[in-house]
Amino acid sequence: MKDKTIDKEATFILNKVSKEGIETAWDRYERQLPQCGYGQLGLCCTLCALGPCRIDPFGEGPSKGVCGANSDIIVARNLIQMLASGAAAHSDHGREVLEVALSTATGKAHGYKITDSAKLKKVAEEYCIETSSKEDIEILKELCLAMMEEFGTIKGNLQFVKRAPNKRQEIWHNLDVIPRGIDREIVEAMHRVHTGVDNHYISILLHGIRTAIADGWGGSMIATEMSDILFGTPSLKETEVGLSTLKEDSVNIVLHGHNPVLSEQIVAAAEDKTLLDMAKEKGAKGINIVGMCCTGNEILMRQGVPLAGNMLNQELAIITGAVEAMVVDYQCIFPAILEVVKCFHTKIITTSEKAKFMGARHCEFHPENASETAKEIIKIAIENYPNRNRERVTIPSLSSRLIAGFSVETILSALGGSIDPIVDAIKNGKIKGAVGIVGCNNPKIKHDYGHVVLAKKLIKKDILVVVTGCSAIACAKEGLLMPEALSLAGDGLREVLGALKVPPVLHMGSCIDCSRILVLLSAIAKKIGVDISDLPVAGAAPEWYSQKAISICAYFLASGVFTVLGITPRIFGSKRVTELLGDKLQEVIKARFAIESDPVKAAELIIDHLNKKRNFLGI
Ligand code: BF8
Repeated sequence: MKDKTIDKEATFILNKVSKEGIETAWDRYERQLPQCGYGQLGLCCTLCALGPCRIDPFGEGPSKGVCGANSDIIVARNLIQMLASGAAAHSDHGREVLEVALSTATGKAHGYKITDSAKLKKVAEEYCIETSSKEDIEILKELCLAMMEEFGTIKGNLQFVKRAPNKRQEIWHNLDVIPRGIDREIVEAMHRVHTGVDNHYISILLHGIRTAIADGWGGSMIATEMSDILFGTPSLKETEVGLSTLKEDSVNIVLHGHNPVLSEQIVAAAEDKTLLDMAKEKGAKGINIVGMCCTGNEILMRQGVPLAGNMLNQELAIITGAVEAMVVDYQCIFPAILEVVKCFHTKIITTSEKAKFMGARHCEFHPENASETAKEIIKIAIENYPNRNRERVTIPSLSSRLIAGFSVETILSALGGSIDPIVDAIKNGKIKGAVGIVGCNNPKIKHDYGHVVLAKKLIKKDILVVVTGCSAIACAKEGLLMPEALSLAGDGLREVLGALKVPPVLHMGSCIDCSRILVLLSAIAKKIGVDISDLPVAGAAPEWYSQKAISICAYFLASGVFTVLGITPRIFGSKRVTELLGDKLQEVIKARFAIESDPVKAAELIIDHLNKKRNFLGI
């Protein structure tokens, strides 16, 4: 099992898997090998019924599809289609949070309230909404409507773009990539990839940049900010991580997916006395809610709910035999979990109208009756508790502790209310720079290895690491989110963060919360008076897999952040596209990407980049 994962609890469960012959993502990946070479190069076009067409990378077979599209067009279209799907996923999530907020403001939804009134007013003022003479609920309504307008075509530009440093905005303006509307850019991306529309790879890729900015500085940022207003801006929370957060004597409910709108209600409903009594009647000691993937990160950051694991842990959680219900909303939920549950008593409960699974029980979420739905779901789990086969329960016991909740606001308050101490530490070299490690798991890389090794190498060299998504969960399992991990850090980083009593790796949230990283970078750049691309900072996605990760990578690059990918994107079928995304991109947006699957070498690339930027700034 050692070549599959470095997660000790996952290894423990994988031993059970191999004895019982249960299939997991690693088995399915092996059965796919060798994966299609055309596909890996981005040279297979399945967009229309003239095809599927493929281009021969060796120049012996066809060089064009039936419509005449060459490798540049095909590669660029395939890439932007992935990106658009990722941007759509993040932004549609943001829209749903807005819909819940608007239903709250108009009195249609009753289970929600404004939790962070100060943030509501601050964000409303950015949107030029007058706040001094109005009730919070009225401000919320106006803010929701203003944000909803940004999804369409009426307004013509996105508000949060103005949060970027002026120099960055100028670059976007000169390239004409400032998004006009979130949905508009995503729809236009899909229009451009239709056969016979955008047949110039540069034009396609530039629109990809615009679509990605619409995600990072639009849909994702709106999702983050409105979630903070409704559910609270994250503050420090300490809890446990790992499959051992599942409890032998309790009704275990795993909340998996991305959106906090229902999971927050389930966390609250788990305290309901009637439900707790019902659980006891069924022989359980209590109701144990744990998180998985980014829904897990959302309820961890705000409520301190323990985390069961990241993306490649989802099947393994069910295989413990101790999960009464896995409640899913959307994104990164393997259809395979419906197969795994056939061997166990676990109920899969789907909740989103747009994410249904054959064989799952569907309890649809609507803001008007979210609290009732949450209770109904918990009841299903409680009723399922007596069906647990105790002889097949295998819960590991190697959990780690973690501290999460590092929103930008929490980081600033830990620094005494100002960004100055971080800027000073960067200038005097005690902190050499900062790196955001983000993204997924992927069985092509040993589970969690890419994240953990990279983070350890960087903190050792006095580089502050911030994490989101499944990367954060990987680092948490390794104990890197605890102040004790400062023993692995270099002297300078240990001195600065030790005084603040914070860990060397800061958990900033779910994947939409990569927008928090943009806000933090912007604040540092503005303080120093430079562009983000001038800072000693970088991004990395060592184990990425999803379309959302492509969008994140693109908006990191568009924001001026050098980014290292651990998995090769499907672009190498076109020399021109590869060159454009390398050196030429550097010329126009002052950032480039690199591909390195070995996290030790990735750390070297990043350290080299940070040193160059330090030299440039003369620090
Ligand atoms: O949004 S890191 S595997 S769970 S896509 Fe998915 Fe990747 Fe995990 Fe979160 Ni992000």
